[in-house]
Amino acid sequence: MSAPTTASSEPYIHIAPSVMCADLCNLETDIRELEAAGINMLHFDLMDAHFVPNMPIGLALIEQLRPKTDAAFDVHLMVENNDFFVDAVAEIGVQQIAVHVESATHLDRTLSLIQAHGIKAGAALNPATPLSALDYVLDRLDFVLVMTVNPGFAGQKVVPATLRKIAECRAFLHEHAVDLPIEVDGNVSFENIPKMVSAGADILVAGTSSVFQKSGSRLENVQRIQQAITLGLTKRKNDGYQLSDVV
Ligand code: S6P
Ligand code: MG
Repeated sequence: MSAPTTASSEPYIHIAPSVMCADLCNLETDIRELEAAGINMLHFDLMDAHFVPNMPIGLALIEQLRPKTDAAFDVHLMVENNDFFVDAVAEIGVQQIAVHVESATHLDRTLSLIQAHGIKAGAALNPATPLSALDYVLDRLDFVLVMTVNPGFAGQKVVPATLRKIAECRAFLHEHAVDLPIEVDGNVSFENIPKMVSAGADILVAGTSSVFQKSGSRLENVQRIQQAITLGLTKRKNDGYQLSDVV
């Protein structure tokens, strides 16, 4: 899942379309359009209707899609029985898994289980969960997932304080001398992307408010996202991870 080699020294920002927002009756066509637009990572939301009150896609869909694309599979678990789902998606073959700190009774053990499968391990934080929840697992993490909406549904509005939280997460990681990618998920819209990227986001989960917006084709929407990323990276380069840019 390494970033494609580019001539520039610009940070590479991943765009990870959220598959639950795709056209599920024509999924293969949708994936081909995304690939043609340069997408190389897909985000899968696995929900169990217990940790969050929804269940949009399941293991069979991930399994059937796996041989059809070389894209990296980024799995976001919103479930109570984390270890069951970790083993199940590991068997299918995925590249990274994020587990919610609010649902993982034995977070350190679950992160270790993910890494034992040779998969990148991330901790996901609900909007109201403080960054200090990461304090004692930092050495187990390959990335952090900052939820910018309450998990469970697409099409929500960003929780405003979470924009500040992205910048604070970047500062928190810096203070602890760890340089981890920050993934952001929830209303990652054309409007919010510059703020999120300037605040420190490296992986953008793209849903109904960007790549799957009905007003544009998949290609047009990816191009709009890339323009928004460029704006955010320019701000980041000029001003650093400025809180003033994002509140
Ligand atoms: C929400 C889920 C997300 C959504 C994404 C949808 O629980 O984790 O990955 O699929 O937020 O994007 P949007 O632009 O509709 O918020
Ligand atoms: Mg998600």
